[in-house]
Amino acid sequence: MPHLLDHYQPLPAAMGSPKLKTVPKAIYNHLRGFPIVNGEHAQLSAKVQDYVEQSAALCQPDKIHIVDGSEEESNMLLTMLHSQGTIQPLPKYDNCWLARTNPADVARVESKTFICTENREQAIPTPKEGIKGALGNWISPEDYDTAIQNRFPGCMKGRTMYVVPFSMGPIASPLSKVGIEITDSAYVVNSMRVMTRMGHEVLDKLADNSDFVKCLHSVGTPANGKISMPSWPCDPERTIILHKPENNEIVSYGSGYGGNSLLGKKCFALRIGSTIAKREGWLAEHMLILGITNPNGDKKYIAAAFPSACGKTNLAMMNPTLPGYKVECVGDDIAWMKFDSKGQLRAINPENGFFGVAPGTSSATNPNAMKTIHKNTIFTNVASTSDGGVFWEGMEDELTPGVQITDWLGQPWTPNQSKNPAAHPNSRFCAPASQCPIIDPAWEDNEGVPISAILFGGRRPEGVPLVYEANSWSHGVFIGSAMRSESTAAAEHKGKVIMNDPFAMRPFFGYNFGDYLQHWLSMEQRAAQAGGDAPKIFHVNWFRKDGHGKFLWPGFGENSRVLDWIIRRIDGEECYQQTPIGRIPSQGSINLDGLNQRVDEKQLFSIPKKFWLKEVDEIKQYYDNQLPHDLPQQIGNELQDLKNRVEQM
Ligand code: SAT
Ligand code: MN
Repeated sequence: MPHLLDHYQPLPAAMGSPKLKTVPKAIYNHLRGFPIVNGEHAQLSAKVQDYVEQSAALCQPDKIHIVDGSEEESNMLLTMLHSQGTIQPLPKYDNCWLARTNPADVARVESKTFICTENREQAIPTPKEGIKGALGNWISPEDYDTAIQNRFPGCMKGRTMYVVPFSMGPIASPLSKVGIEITDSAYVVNSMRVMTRMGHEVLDKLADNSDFVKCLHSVGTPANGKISMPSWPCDPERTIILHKPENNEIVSYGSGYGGNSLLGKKCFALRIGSTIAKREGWLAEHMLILGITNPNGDKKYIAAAFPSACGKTNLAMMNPTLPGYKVECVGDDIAWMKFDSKGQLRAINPENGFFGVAPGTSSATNPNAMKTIHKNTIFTNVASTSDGGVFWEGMEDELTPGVQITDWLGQPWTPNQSKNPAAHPNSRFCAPASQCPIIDPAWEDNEGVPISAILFGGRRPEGVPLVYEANSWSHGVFIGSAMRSESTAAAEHKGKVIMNDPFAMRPFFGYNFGDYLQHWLSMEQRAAQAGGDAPKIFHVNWFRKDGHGKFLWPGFGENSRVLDWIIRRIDGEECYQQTPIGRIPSQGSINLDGLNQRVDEKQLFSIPKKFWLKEVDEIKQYYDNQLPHDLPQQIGNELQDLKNRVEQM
């Protein structure tokens, strides 16, 4: 019987890489003539076999590897990636690796991401004539097939096709869903092992021949056959990310990066997830989940939606500065939420790891993240140090004196001298959630954690107060729909423009945003019917600046002061004052004790009439342009009510 490693080449002895342990012997078998070098076709249910066979027939790989999720397998793949130059070890830490991507493949590509439905209106709202839609891209079934036929036939020739069985959510949870990702990237396999529950237990779950989300991924090869960077093959010119909700199917070509290739994340958990949630009556959202315990030992869970790279990871792992408070992390990016039989909203984090933005993360801003990422972590596009560690903007105070820095492109880099950042602004760490020192004891509970409040927020340098509370559920849904934020490096948008990002879901809706709003509105009734209440909704903004461009609020651990006010509101304390935009803290009700910086509360909570008149106009224009036919009446009414209140200010 051949050894598993015999099928992987080249395999030179890797310096500094983990020692290979005993590798399980593979049984040599095949699927439709494609040799299986790990696992057996008999492990696969009839539906999985079918999917793998069809994918292999299309992509023509050299061999098939059914991923088992073991540590041995992971070590073997890491060793191979190292020998190919895709990753390098970071000996300063334990089993940590640095991947450098092709510089043309560094972020999600929203413009090349499509939802396929029979009719366009099912996927995206029809904008006003002459206006470009900004709530996703639609592709017809014919064009979907053509896009696949133009890219996939033979795209895995000379490569291994990995079959990755994975679960979004704890394997035994009734809220979880299963997927099979087929990929030709071992980097993706290792990242999926961190980000999802992956391997043979998931195949066991599928043994009853149940359905799964089909996720086909190839890094691709440029049409001219020339791979510019063999250590990171990709095809940026022809990159495309396709979703067909009707078939629970994702097809992604050309990129190996983050949300483009780790298909459990945005593609499954949000885009396909939101369509499943709509059908089944729950919510799939771009939200962190945290638990907060007050000095009385009273614990509540909060979910919060902020756009990519707006501090979800920092909030989810916060060290509260307010004495006696404790924050624990359930998740930092995605929440699947469903009302239980008593009408209590419950949430699971469908992920198993953090794919966090590295720059700005430090022992000062997020000590818990820093403690999470020193073992079993794959870094991508960060800078490296001569003592075998990592570096990025924000880590200056943690540099060991005398070390040399190599930037994300592999060039020498000198602090205060080099023009470009050392780490790519969208560089990431990919680390197991279980390693977070403040991971919540209930983070893997099959029933999910009870959610008491939902927060919306973004980067708003002007006009938007630190926190305000919605007057009602439908007002809260309106606030989510009107969310705006400065663009970040998480996608291809250039510059710091303020963009509408409703529910922080603009790039992640799997169906028409108008229907999504209707679905959200209907949740209040769903809670009531089961005898419960929908959670309170709040808007937060840590990013307001004064006239000189300085942040008005210190943020990070000090945000516990805002969370404290929020949980007092949940408990019914009358610590608010009504304003035209919602309820803000009554004077003195935000606990500022011991804050070692003077905060201009007046500016922080001011609601400038001129700004809000303009804001209301801009929201109206956004709806008129983007949702001329699909805006629910109730949301239109909320906007009109806000306008009336602001005009009377
Ligand atoms: O690259 S990802 O889509 O996984 C991260 C993000 O944009 O939130
Ligand atoms: Mn995200």
